[in-house]
Amino acid sequence: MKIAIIMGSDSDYPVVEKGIKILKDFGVEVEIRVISAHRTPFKAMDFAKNAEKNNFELIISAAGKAAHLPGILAGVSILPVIGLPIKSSTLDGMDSLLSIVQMPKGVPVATVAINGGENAALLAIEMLSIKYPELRERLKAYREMMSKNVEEKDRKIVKLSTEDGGTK
Ligand code: RP5
Repeated sequence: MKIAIIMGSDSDYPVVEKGIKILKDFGVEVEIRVISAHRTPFKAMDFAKNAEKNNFELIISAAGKAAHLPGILAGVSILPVIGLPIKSSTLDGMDSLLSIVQMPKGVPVATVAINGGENAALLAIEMLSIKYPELRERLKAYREMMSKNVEEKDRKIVKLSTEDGGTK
């Protein structure tokens, strides 16, 4: 199982990196590229045109500002595209979010939260799990681990608040 992560700039990497770790933990092969919709538009279209032939199963695309990259890739490729809006501007990422989420009908981009690198990876894994059942089992274990973490935090805060008389 192989996916592509295409970023508009290397400055998007700190957000993307969080997702890469999750994808690798789940055993998903990831090819990471910097390709810009504005600065290298023909390369972006070329990548999208050949993505299916090159055995990618879906594309995560991170971009900021006037974030056209996920839309361009989705327009050219038939593969599902997950758009990851980056908070990289003076507009707090609202520009990136709206540029990515407001696709015209016929060409969807599955958009996650601003700077939602982890959720972009998890959504990709959920999509892949339709084809690869072993990923579904790992996703269940991941959810279980998250629940346990929250329960542990709850236990700690209850203990703390009752010990110091704070919220008793
Ligand atoms: C977008 O412009 C990139 O995705 C990045 O989020 C933003 C800023 O790019 P740099 O000026 O840091 O290269 O194309």
